[in-house]
Amino acid sequence: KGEVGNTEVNLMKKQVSALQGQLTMLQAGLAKFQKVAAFPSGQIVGNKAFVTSGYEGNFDDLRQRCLQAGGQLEKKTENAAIQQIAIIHKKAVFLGINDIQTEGRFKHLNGDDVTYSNWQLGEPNNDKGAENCVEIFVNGKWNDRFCGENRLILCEF
Ligand code: 289
Ligand code: CA
Repeated sequence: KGEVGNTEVNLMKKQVSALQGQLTMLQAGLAKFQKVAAFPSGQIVGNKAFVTSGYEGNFDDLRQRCLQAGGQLEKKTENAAIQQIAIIHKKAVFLGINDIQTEGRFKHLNGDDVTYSNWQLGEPNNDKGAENCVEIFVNGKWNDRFCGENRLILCEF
């Protein structure tokens, strides 16, 4: 019985070792896939991927398209990464932030208050009393803007 037990243990050791090899291969494959997926339209920050398809739409349109794709508008602003996408496409991007609920109190879409901000000098100014969304320019600075404007989509996965 002892010998049979040893055989089973040895078999399991071999299986674990084979699985470890497969896991290493999968990890390397995933790391490579992330780089490929991020080139040239995305940025990886830790385990988050910020990606644009190049589509431009209004805030609600972008939010719906991101959700449909299994992503979301960015939850916590990774300014440098998002700025890179604006630079690559030479276009402003809508952040996942607005002050629709209470004027002047900007929140992320999950309801969290905005703690980090990078407003352009003089912003937010709620121009014409109609600016509740936030765009980030190629220079990385933020401007509050009418949510009905069309901006570049940016999804976080
Ligand atoms: O409709 C107003 C916008 O085009 C922008 O105009 C000026 O650049 C500034 O007043 C901005 O704050 C404003 O969002
Ligand atoms: Ca403004």
